[in-house]
Amino acid sequence: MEVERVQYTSPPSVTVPIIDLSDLDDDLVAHALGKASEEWGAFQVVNHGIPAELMRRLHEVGRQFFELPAAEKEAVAVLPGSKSLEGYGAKNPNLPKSWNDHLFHKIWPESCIDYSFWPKNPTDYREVTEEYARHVMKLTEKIMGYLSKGLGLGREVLKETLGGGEYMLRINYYPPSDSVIGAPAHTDFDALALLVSNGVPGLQVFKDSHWLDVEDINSAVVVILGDQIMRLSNGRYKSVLHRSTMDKEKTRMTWPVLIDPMPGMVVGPLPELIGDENPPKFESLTLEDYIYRRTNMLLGGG
Ligand SMILES: O=C(O)CCC(=O)C(=O)O
Repeated sequence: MEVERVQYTSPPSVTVPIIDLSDLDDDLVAHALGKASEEWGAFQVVNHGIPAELMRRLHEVGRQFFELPAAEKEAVAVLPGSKSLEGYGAKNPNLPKSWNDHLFHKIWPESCIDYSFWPKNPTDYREVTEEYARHVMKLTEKIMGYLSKGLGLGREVLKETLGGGEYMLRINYYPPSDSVIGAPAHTDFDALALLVSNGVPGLQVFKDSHWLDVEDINSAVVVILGDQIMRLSNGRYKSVLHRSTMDKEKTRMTWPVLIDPMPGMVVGPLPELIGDENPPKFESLTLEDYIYRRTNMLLGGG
């Protein structure tokens, strides 16, 4: 969802929490993730188990794809008139002030994958992306376990409520520019996003009336909580408003993996989190209904 906000400069000393997943104290990690999710709706994880070499290869195949001639990228273009968002897409005429060069396709579960939207060039794109999908899924499940625990629930609750989750990879390509922004301010419709970048900073989150830069840490994964986690937690976890800027001199690339409830799963405040003292703040809806209502301004608080 896109939201306009007054812009402020960032106080330089504040940044999203950084959480070390190699910490052996499980309760401490769950507490840190829960606190970051309540206060920020975003955090970064380090020592997360995704090999640095795999990230390097992911960056490489993504860069190679975006450097292909336009006609080759168009071979996996979003289908005109299709409801599906999968495929390669360039600038969006509805958002003339933001960049929108991207590739988007599902990566899990296998039954949802349509390989016709996966580039054939470079030739190792599929192998690298499949390996990344396996790792990112493992990490997501670990994070969802901590997020569940942070709400006082069993580790599997969030994962089960999402029906295991549908995973989509988006690759954003922002060439150097000082005249447009990258991604406009928005919260994610999804449950979660796990984002890595090519090392060029640009992501910002909105907190306490300020846009704050997210520090770019080599090999860290930025976790962005979306609308569905906010709704499941009955508002305890924040869905963070975020946007991205473009660099004047360098090309910036990002690889968010977005995790949605499986199609048809109804998502609303978890029964364990509501009661007389805590009435549900959100209606229970499938993602499809939620997106329809949100885009047609039919929801108040979400
Ligand atoms: O590229 C970024 O830093 C943010 C991307 C983003 O928010 C999105 O793709 O929805």
